[in-house]
Parts: sequence; structure tokens; C-alpha cells
Amino acid sequence: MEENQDTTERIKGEEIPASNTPSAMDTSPIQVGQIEVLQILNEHGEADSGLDPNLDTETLLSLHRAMVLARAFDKRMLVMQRQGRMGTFAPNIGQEACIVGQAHPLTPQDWFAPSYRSFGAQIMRGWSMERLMRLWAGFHDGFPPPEGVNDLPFSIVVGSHVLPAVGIGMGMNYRNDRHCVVVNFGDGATSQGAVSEALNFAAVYQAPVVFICENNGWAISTPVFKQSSTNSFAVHGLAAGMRSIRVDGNDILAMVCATKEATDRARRGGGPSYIEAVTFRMSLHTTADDPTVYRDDSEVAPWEARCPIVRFETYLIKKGMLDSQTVVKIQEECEQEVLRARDAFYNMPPAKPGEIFDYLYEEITTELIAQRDEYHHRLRQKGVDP
Ligand SMILES: Cc1ncc(C[n+]2csc(CCOP(=O)(O)OP(=O)(O)O)c2C)c(N)n1
Ligand SMILES: [Mg+2]
Repeated sequence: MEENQDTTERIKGEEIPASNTPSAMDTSPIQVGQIEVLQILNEHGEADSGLDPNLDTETLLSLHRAMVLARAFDKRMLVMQRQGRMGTFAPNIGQEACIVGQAHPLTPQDWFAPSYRSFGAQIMRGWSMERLMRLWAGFHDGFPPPEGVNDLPFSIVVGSHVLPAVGIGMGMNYRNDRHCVVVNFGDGATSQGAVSEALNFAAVYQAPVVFICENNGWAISTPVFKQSSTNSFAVHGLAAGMRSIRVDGNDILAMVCATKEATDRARRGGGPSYIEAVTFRMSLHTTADDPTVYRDDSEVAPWEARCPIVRFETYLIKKGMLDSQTVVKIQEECEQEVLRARDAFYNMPPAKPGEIFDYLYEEITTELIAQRDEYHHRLRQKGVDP
């Protein structure tokens, strides 16, 4: 995409299904306000020629590989968790375009404030996969971002990172720092009061923040129609007074263009934006969840046809940039990369149980010293080195 090319002009008023939920939600077209919608690649991998940003081959192939790698990581983590070698993990299968597309326009100096389903973006931001494995396995040393990368550790407390992200953006304004912040959160997080406060603060203070609401249809077992009575979360941004758009979150080109437009605007002082990315959680909420208890398989099936990776591969194959053998080769290479990370992770030293006392306070309290000493004593009695 050309620098400074404003995507606004290329956004057309085409309708994406207003609902990604089964029955009870209103499926009529969006009627609240002036919500624009953006889809560039349709479900058959056909690009709208008027909207296609015509990214260069290298960029397109790197986006594809990033999505394939995210899926390979995701699948391996599930296997490791089921083998008892990984902690609880939140899969992102089916949401790869959403996560890769939002990270692509960011520089290391920009800030990224992710929620827990964001490892595809973290890998792009330079987090090694073994570090992410370490993090999900519960080791404190997995949490710091790579040197020189302005990322917050991902937030598990739903919506808790959105206000701090706005604070970072407001700080940028005070310091005249022309970077931006991208913060993502789910449809469920929109019900947290702090998220509404964050939108309001950002709009009033024109903070350079891009809010990405990943509407994946569900918040654990709560479907979106029980989360909100509006049929588009993009109205939340509009209500706060910021540019707001509803994007096909399974369309990598739309995600890249919408995020690039929003981050460019934020960096040049144009204030915050809201992007509702419509996607679908194909898998478990986390490895502690069983969606068959509350979700009908018939709801999942249509989204298989909307797979963001297959859609993009069709587009790349039509452009002559990819063929089916190369697709398999890339999948194998990504799988090998993940396996190397897994092996490196398995070879890392285990945590010492006594460490649980080490990282809560800078200076440990007297009470904790007593508890720690007692715990160490009991561990030694059992023959465990604390
Ligand atoms: C403040 C808070 N309340 C409840 C939870 C438990 N919880 C974890 S994820 C989740 C659902 C979040 O759904 P959504 O925001 O749509 O994100 P998604 O998991 O779909 O990506 C809940 C309720 C939590 N982590 N934090
Ligand atoms: Mg959700």
C-alpha cells in the first residue's frame, strides 16, 4: 500500500452480515449511525479490485506465513496441553487474519496492548515462540517483552488493559511522541465499564489509540446477542466520538488496510479509532472449556468456509504468487519452526517451587519470610530442592 494513501476513500458501503451469531440476534443490516464496513477479499478469495491495496509480493507472502505459523503454534500448543506439558491456553484458530492484520502496520516503537488470544501478533512483534510457551506454562520469565519492543504483557483480566493503553497514548501526546497504541479486546470485554471509560478518555483527549474489538461471536459461553442489544460493536466507538468501522476480520487485506489507516491517522495527530473485527472463535475458549456444552456445531460449520488462511491462499494462487505444493511446503516449514521452539522450551530449566515467593514484592514482608521458610522446610522434608 502506498504511504499516505487514505483507505477511507476506498471503503465502500458493502454489507457484511450484521450478525455472526445463530438465532436470537437481530440480523437486519446495521442501522445505528454511520457505520462503515470493509471487506476486500470475499469468502471465495476474490478481491474487490477497487479496494485491493495491491501489496507487494514479499509483504503478501509474509502475511500468509505469519498466519500459517500462528496456526501451527496454536495446534501444537493444544497437543502439548493435552499431553500435560503446557498450562491453560487460549486458542486463536480461525482468527489469524484478525490478529496478523492488526499487528502488521505497527513499528516496534508503537505500543501493543494485547489480550490473551494474541500470540499470532506477539510472534510478529518479535516474541520467540519458546518465550510464549514459557509464559503460557506459567514461568515469570516468559512475560517481559523482547528488548526494544513496546508491548504490554497480555491481559487475562478481561478489559483491564484498555485504560492503561489509553494512558500510554495520552502520555505520547504529552511527550509529543508520534507513535500509536493498538489495543485489542473481545466482544465480552465491551461490557466492562473500564472499556467504555477508555473510549471516552481517548476521544476527549485525542489519544493516538486504535481500539480493536475482536467480535468472535462468544465470550466463553455467552453469545454476542446476550452481550449487547446493538448489532454492531462499532457503534461504541462512534458513540464515544471517534472514527469507527466494522471490518471482515477473516479478511487479512481488510484488517491490514483498516488498521493501517487508523494507525497512520493516530500517528499524525488525528486521534483514536475503533475497529470492530467480525470473526469467529472456531475452537475452545481455552483448554479448560468444552464448547459442545453450549454451542451447536451447526453454528461453526459456515465459518469453516470463511477460513482466513484458505481465503488468502486462493487469492495468492490466483495472483500466481503461490501454488498448492508451496502451501504444503510453508506449512511444513512452520511446523518445523514450532517443533524447534517446543524442544527448546522442553530443554529449559524447570522452575524452583520456592520461587513463588520471589516476585510479588520488591522487598519481601516479614510474614512472607516466615511462610517461605516453612514452605522450604516442608519441601526439604519431601526431598525437593526449594
Ligand atoms: C474481569 C474478568 N472477569 C471474568 C473473567 C473470566 N473470563 C475470561 S475470558 C472471558 C470471556 C471474554 O470474552 P471476550 O471478551 O469476548 O474475549 P474472547 O475470549 O472471546 O476472545 C471471561 C468472562 C476474567 N478473566 N476477567
Ligand atoms: Mg469473544
